Amino acid sequence: MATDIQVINWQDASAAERSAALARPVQAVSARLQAQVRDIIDRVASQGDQALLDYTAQFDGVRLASPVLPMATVAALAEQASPAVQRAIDQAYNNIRQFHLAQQPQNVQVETMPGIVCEQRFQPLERVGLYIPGGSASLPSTVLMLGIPAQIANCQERILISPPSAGGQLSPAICYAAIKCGITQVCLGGGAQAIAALALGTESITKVDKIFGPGNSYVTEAKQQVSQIAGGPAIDMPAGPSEILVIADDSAEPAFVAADLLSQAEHGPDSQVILLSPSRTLIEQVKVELSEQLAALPRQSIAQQALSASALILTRDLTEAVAISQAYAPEHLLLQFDDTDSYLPKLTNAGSIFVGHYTPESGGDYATGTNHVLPTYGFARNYSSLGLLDFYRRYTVQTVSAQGLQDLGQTLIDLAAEEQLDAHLRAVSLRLESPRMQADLA
Ligand code: HSO
Ligand code: ZN
Repeated sequence: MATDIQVINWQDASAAERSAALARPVQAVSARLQAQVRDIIDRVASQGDQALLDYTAQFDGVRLASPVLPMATVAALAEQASPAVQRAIDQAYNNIRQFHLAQQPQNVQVETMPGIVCEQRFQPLERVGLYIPGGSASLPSTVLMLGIPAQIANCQERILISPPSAGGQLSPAICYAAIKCGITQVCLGGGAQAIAALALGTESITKVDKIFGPGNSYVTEAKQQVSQIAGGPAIDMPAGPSEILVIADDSAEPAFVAADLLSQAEHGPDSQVILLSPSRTLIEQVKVELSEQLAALPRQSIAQQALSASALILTRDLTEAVAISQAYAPEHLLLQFDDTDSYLPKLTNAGSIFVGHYTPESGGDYATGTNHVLPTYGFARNYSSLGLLDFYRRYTVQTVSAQGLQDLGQTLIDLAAEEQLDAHLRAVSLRLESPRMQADLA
């Protein structure tokens, strides 16, 4: 099966061709989509459950009596998951839990000067909303990626929302994962209306402090809009279509490389996949493999569309490949060459890095232990991959003794005077001059 993927020789390419090859598919957020999302949020704000139920009937084709799936139903559905799925979720759960458990934040306490103590403390977010997309692929793995850190952080309320199946329920696998993560409330709903319900609360859905999870352009836009409401929720990270970049040389197995590229391509027509290689032979072989493997994929047409906005790039050497990867900042970065140790320290702009010939991206998507919620669209340059810390807030505490204020006072007074903020200055000088403080110092 033919692929439209372009092959580019980096050395021969003009600056314009280079930037075109690495340009992300444009994420056009139309004014129309923004307005539609705004309407949906407004209606959920004014009509609560009823609005959510109406939208679910309209967009998901299911007329529900309530947007909440009772936990007893969730538990019963979970039991219907096959033994193989249960075992797989159990093992994935154990690995993800182990890796995230090791990320526990530590409070810090520092005496910056005698009598001046500063602390940084971490507090779990009380209520978190976990959005699990439905649509063309239902993703129980995403329940684990969001539910496990929320469980470890001990967020009091962990609310999951996902679009219902035709029968008005959720898949046994999603329910099994939800039970393992101790999800406290399972709700049915998708798209902007689900995000609005989490952000604003309804009669039956608790308003949350932070919303996590991937989704389509409506979900992404809704997350942006609700995060700007005064008193609205925080959101995990800006989202964009998925992507993978593989750096490989002659030591790589062309079939492995092609399979990894396709595993990301099958996520969506706007996914982007890139191979950087100094080996012309490998590039030719991967191209052949892509065509062969594509022919056998059920999600062939999605993958094919993704490949048409993707590229196989011939570089001068691995060093040049590393520089291109750093500039592109991929969500997933795979290294399929032998001497990875020498190059790894230079590869820092990526959501998650997969090292060596035997580390498929699917490993991190499901079960090595790392999180698969990662910055896309170049955000790996300035945003972090999801981890335990995202389920906490941090805040600070300071305690100043009489002696501490005596010693630091002049500095505070001088800075307040420089900024011409007299009330600030007085809050210090009044204390310094007070009989009470003088008595305490004596
Ligand atoms: N590759 C996706 C995560 C995922 N893959 C879930 C399979 N299931 C994140 O970019
Ligand atoms: Zn994936």
